[in-house]
Amino acid sequence: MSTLDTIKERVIQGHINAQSKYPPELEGKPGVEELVKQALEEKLEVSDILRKSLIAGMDVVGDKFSAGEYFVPEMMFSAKAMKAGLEILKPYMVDEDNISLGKVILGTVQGDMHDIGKNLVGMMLEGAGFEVIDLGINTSTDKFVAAARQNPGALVGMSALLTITMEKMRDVVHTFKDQGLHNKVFIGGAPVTKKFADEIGADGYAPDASQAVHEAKLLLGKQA
Ligand code: B1M
Repeated sequence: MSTLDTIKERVIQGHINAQSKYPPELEGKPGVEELVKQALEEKLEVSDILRKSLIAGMDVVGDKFSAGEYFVPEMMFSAKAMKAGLEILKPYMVDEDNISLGKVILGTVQGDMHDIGKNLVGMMLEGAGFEVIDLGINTSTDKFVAAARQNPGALVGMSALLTITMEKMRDVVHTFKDQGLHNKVFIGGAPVTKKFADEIGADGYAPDASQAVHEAKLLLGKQA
């Protein structure tokens, strides 16, 4: 099996590194951490490691959860394995040519604990030269409002992975309007669409992390 396929498999299995005791049959064997390092040594493209291994693996985990084959604990291990891989890739996502393109406030909306996609968006934004203010997960409307007030020119990015928490984005956009905040807002996350962004009056939408960088540049007027 190729290194990329093995990484994908280890994400699905939730095997973080050689020290991890989960799953028991893989204890002592290379996990996502070691394999991502190996992929880099093999000079494989960072974008391939990201898309063909880490994200592709998580997609399978989601399918298994939908099919009732996986439950929350299995998803947790896979999430930890993916995060370990992302941490190793982080330094390789930096574009040395860019310096300070502006501030982006990022958060996963209230009621939502998913942060892998948001963190990836944050890493790519930082890599492209934005300063990222990360509000974390389960971010209330009040917290978004306070951060926007403190950073008047900053762009605000919201992430949601659950159909029910998407609605919190509408609440934030409307509260910004009601309170006269002029920060531009863009949104993303698996269930979020451009149509939904238009419907709630968000300024922008991005389907993935690289498009998020493009959208941020556009919204902050940094596009060449
Ligand atoms: Co949950 N979960 N989860 N989960 N989880 C999903 C999202 C689900 C689709 C699984 C499924 O049913 N197939 C489903 C949601 C169904 C729905 O509402 N549509 C689901 C569910 C139901 C749940 C729970 C309710 C399960 C339960 O408890 N019964 C529960 C909810 C907890 C809560 O939030 N309140 C839950 C919990 C969890 C874990 C904690 C175990 C774990 C999260 C760990 C963590 O994030 N720290 C988890 C995971 C790992 C997943 C799946 C398997 C993977 C998500 C992920 O990280 N993907 C997911 C299934 C799936 O998506 N295939 C699933 C990889 C990541 C890189 O992609 O986050 O989509 P993603 O981000 C992308 C784009 O969406 C975009 O760019 C990113 C990179 O390309 N993007 C943005 C994201 N944010 C953006 C912001 C932007 C722009 C682009 O601008 C600001």
